[in-house]
Parts: sequence; C-alpha cells; structure tokens
Amino acid sequence: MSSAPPTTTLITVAPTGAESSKADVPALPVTLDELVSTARDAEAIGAAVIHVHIRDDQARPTLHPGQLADTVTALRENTSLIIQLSTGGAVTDPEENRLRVLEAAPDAASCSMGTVNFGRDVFLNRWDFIVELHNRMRDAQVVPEYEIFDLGQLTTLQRLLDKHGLPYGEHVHVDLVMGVPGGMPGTAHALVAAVGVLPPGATFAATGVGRTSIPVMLAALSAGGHLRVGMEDTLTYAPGEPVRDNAQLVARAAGMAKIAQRPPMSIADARALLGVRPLLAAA
Ligand code: KMH
Ligand code: ZN
Repeated sequence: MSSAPPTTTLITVAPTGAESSKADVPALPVTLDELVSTARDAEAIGAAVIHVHIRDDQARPTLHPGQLADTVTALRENTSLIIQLSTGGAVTDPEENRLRVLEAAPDAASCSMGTVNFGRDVFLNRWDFIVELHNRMRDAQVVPEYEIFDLGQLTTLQRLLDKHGLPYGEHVHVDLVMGVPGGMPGTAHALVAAVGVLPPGATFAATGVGRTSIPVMLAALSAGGHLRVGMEDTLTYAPGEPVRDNAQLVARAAGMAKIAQRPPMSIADARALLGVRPLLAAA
C-alpha cells in the first residue's frame, strides 16, 4: 500500500454483471439507454469509475466487439466516468473473446488473477492467459484493475509484476472481490490479510458480494481502501429489501465514505491516481 492514507474514496459502480437475469431482477440495467442513465446517476452521486458488462438484445451477457465499442462511445458522450470494461465477462466466455474486449478502447479493464470456483461454475484464468491479458493491456494503454478473488491470487499478481513489469500508468490498483461462493470470505479478517500482502505501492478497492457488502465496505474504509458497489454484486439492500437501483448503492457508499471523512474522489483525481491515459481532445 502507499504510505500516506487517502483523504478521499474512489467509488466504482458495477451496475450489471453477467450473472443476474433481467427476468429475476427487473431493475438491472441491460440496454444501452439503461446503462447510460445509470452511469449518469452514479456520476452525479460520486462514482468515478464504471465497471461495465453488457447484454445483447435478449438481455444475455455478451462480449460483442461492436456493441462494446458503441457502449464506450455512448458512455464517453454522456458522462466523464472512467470506463472500465470487464474482461471477465461470463464464465462461459472463451479467452479469445475476452482478449478482444480491449479493441473497444476503454480507459481501463479488469484483469483477474486466478481461477476460482464461482458458485456451481468455474471462473477460469490460466497463467498464460493472465500474462497475455496483462501485456495486451499495456500495449493498448489500458489501465488494469487486478481482480482478486482469493488470497493466493495476490501472490500471482506479485509474480506477474516481477516477471512482466508494471502495467500502463505504472500504478497497481487491485479490487478485492470478496464473498464469492468459492473465493475468500467477505470479512474484515480476510480483508486485513489481503491488504497485508498487496504489492508495494498498490492501492486497493474492495467489493463484498451479497450480504458481505456492508462489512467489506466498512473494513475497506477503515483500512484505507476504496469501494466498488453495484448490482453486479449486491441485489438486496437490507434483509428482505431488494435493491431499488444502482444509485441507491452508490449513494450508500458515498454516504459511508463521507462518514469516514474520506468523501468521494473526483474523476480527475481518480484518473491521476490510476494513471489513465488522457482523453483525446474532440476534433
Ligand atoms: N462475471 C464473472 C465470471 C470481471 O468482470 O472481470 C467475472 C467477473 C470479473 O465479473
Ligand atoms: Zn465484473
């Protein structure tokens, strides 16, 4: 971790994911219009980054290159958010399609650091695939967010950096995705263990899936971490109370960050922290 404690909180919204169906969760943003409207709301409330999974016209997860490119364009036209595309996709997506996500020219992309059981499925991330993704991101000037589902994946991250060097932007930022059935638990103890083995100088955010959302958020804030929230990970706001929309989750995170006296980080500061490449001036 960097030595000086942060004075603000980087908030990422992950509004959709690949696991929930629109039929089960009607409030899930699945069309481009729904995604853009969600993004605008999240930006207004304090998010600086949007972690994007898209859906096809049947609301099924897709990594269609043209649709991803259109999504990046629409989010750029309508928001100033840092656009982070998911390269994780759905557990069924082949590696080649996941690598092609970078062709949509996002600011940032996720880069998962290992294979993990994912409920009844397996989220496969072979070492050779990880290396290829890390190197292609650097070539494409896309900032990675290293997704960590279990403690040993931080060892993989350190090995990756030792063997293949720093990412584009030369800053290492990690998201601890906690509470996945098959990954590390979403507890303060697990978070402290993970923070203890972050690469030197790295910053981190944390995400608690499902009912681990609040304990992970509180632990992350007290340990100097940043926050990822959204309907990709959390569908119940409180026991028996479904999430109304992503704005509700971003508002709660922004409120907690203010209580922790680390209010939401501006997008400009987030771009500088993560080393995101400058936006090209409009012609
Ligand atoms: N949907 C999961 C299988 C990522 O976005 O990079 C993978 C995931 C991680 O959500
Ligand atoms: Zn994701």
